[in-house]
Amino acid sequence: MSKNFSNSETYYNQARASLQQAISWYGSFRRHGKYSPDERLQVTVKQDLQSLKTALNKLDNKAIRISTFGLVSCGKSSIINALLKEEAVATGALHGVTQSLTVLRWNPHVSDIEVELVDTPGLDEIAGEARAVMAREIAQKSDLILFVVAGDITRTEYQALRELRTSQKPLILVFNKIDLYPNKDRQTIYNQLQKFNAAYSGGELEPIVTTREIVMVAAKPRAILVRVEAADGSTSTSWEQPEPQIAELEETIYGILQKEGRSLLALNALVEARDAQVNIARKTIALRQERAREIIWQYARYKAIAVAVNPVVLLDLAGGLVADLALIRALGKLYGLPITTYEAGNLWRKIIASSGGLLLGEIASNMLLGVGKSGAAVTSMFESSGAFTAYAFTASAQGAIAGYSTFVIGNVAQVYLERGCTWGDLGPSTLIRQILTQVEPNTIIYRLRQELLAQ
Ligand SMILES: Nc1nc2c(ncn2[C@@H]2O[C@H](COP(=O)(O)OP(=O)(O)O)[C@@H](O)[C@H]2O)c(=O)[nH]1
Ligand SMILES: [Mg+2]
Repeated sequence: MSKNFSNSETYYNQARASLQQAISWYGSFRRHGKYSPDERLQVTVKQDLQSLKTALNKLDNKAIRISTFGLVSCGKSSIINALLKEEAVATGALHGVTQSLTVLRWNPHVSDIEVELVDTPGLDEIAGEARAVMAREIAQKSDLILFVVAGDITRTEYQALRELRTSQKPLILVFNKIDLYPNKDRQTIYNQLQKFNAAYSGGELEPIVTTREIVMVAAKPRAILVRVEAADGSTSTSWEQPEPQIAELEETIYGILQKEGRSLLALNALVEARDAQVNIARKTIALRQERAREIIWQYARYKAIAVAVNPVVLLDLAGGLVADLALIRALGKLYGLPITTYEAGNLWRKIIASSGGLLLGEIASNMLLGVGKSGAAVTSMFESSGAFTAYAFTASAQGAIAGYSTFVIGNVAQVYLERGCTWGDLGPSTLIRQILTQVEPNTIIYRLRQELLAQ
C-alpha cells in the first residue's frame, strides 16, 4: 500500500472521528454545561449542527461531488454525457437546455470512491448577484470544480473563475470543443488568463490556474461528412459522429480519485465542520455576552486582590497564571465550548504572545514591583509605617495592573475561544493543518494550502 493511500486513509478516519466528536459535543446537553438549556441558542445553532451531520453523511457515502461551471453552450452537459458514456442529460445549441441542477451518479471503478456529477445551468443565464450566490452555493457543496470554456476566455468567465477560487475548492479548467479550435493549447489558454490577471491587478495575482490544471477535450465533436465508396464504384456521403475525445479529463479525474480522493473528502468535510463550529462558537458567545462580562470582572477583581496581598513575586506570577487559566476555562464552560486544561494553557500562551506589550508590561512590573514589594514587606514587618505605605502603594498598583491584564485576557480569550474551539486534538483546524502540511506538491490539494492555512 502506498504511503499516499495510507495517509489518505488516516485523514479520512480522523475526519470522521472529528465530526462525530463535534456532533456529540454540540448535540448533547454538554453544550449548556451547568447552565439551563437555552432555547434561543438551540434554534440559532440548529443549522450549523445540521451542516456537521450532512458533512459526516457525505464522508460515509464516500462520494466525491464534481460540479460543472461555465457559460451556456460551452458543453457542460456534453462533458457529463461523455464521462458517463450515455446521453444522460439533454444537450443542444439552443440557449438554456439545462434549466436546473441535475445530480448524476457515476462509478468509474477506479477506487472505492464514487462520483456525483452535477450539471448546472449556464453562468450567463442568471443575472448578476443571483449568479454569484448560486455559484457560491454549488461550489460550497462540491469537492472538485470543472470550469468549462470553449474558444477565447471572456471577461465574464474570468470573473466567474475568480469568484469560484474564493470557494477554495480544487478546480480544473476544461477546454472543450478542441475539434473547432485545433490551434489552442494549454500555454495559450494560460497566457490569456494571465493577461486578464494583469489587467485586473497589475499582474500581482497568482495564476488563476496552472498549466497542469488545464485539460483539453472534445465532448461532442461536430459531425463530419464522410464519403463512402461502394464496391461497385459508386460513392455516397453521410454524416458521422466522431467519438468524444475525453480521455485526458478521465485520466485527470481517475488520478485525483485514486491519489487524493479520500484526502479531498476529509479536507472538505473538515472545512465545513470548522466553519460550522466557528459559527456555533460565535453565536454562543454573542448570546452569553453579559454573563461573560460579569465573570471576567469577577476574575479581574480576584486576581487584583490576590496579587496585591501576596508578597512573593513568583507566587504572583503563578497565582496570576492560575487565575487566567481558570478564567479561560470558566468562559469555555459558560459557552459550552470544548476547552481542556491543555488547550487553556495553549490559549493563554497565544494570548500572552498576541497582546505582547501590555502583558509583558505586567510581567516586567511584577518583577520590579514584586522585588520592591517583597523587600518592603520584609522591612515593614520590623519597622516604620513609611515602609508599609510603600508596600501598600506598590501592591495596589501591581494589583490594579494584574486585574487589568485579566480583563484584557478575558476579552482576548473570547476571540480565541471563537476560533480556538476548532484547534483541539481532533479539531478540524488541527486536522486541516496536518493534511495540508503533508500534502505532496504535484497534487490538486496542494494549491489550496496557502488559502486554507491562512485561516
Ligand atoms: N464541435 C463541438 N461541439 C460541441 C462539443 N461539445 C458540445 N458541443 C455542442 O455545443 C452545444 C452545447 O452543448 P451543451 O452540452 O448543451 O452545452 P451546455 O449549455 O454547456 O450544457 C451542443 O450543440 C453540442 O453539440 C465539442 O466538443 N465540439
Ligand atoms: Mg447544459
